[in-house]
Amino acid sequence: MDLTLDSWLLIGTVGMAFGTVILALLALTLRKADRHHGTLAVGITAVAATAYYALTYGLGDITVGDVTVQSARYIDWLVTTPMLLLSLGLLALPSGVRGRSWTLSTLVFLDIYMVATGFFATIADANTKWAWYAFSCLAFVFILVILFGTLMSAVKKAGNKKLVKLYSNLAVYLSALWIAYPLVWLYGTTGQGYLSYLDENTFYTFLDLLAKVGFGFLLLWNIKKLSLTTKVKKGQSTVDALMK
Ligand code: RET
Repeated sequence: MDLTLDSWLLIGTVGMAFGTVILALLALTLRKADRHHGTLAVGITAVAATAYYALTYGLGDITVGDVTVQSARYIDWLVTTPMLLLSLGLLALPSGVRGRSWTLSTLVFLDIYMVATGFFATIADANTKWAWYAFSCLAFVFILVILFGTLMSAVKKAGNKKLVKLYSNLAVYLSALWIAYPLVWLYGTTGQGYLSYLDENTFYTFLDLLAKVGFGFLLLWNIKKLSLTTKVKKGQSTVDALMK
């Protein structure tokens, strides 16, 4: 069955809205000290549902040359991707966050830089497009270095086996999906043009649902499970309780 562009964008809107409700219900069952995980997860899908609603009606679409640029996508990414990295990062640096806050600040900065330069790559002409694309990819590489270098060693040093496993699984899940974005961009109408505008939107909708609803669900579900199987003191977060 071939779906139209509007149908895919509607699937994105409904999927994100439905995901928001499910994640909110799950978040309400978390212990109070774990609720920050819920706030981030629910906030991320709520922003995306709104962005997909705008995309469905072509709000924010701009035409540059013969390419349609969906600026609502980039606004969504600008807001939600730092939130996604924060939710992952907070698993590795719980109460020690203050001492290591430069790591999270750098992650947020690199991510904003990646999306902003990615947007410029999208609207730039052939002369500078690839320079912007390279800046964006470079920021992405540094993000991966922090996720698998700095934060991975932080959690290995401070966390117990269960926490290390949760962090590594989610870091791999997140990165595997995120790597697909620059590829869709490269092969899509924004880059080489091998994919049609419809294909590009289909891929982004799938990826966004997995990267936001899927990620949020895995995170909250596992925090919930760990909170039930770990000795957690009153007022303490589950992640803190999993620290050595
Ligand atoms: C762009 C193009 C320029 C090069 C790079 C990109 C990376 C984008 C990424 C986006 C992630 C989005 C997510 C959305 C969730 O719903 C801007 C496509 C590196 C990694 C996770």
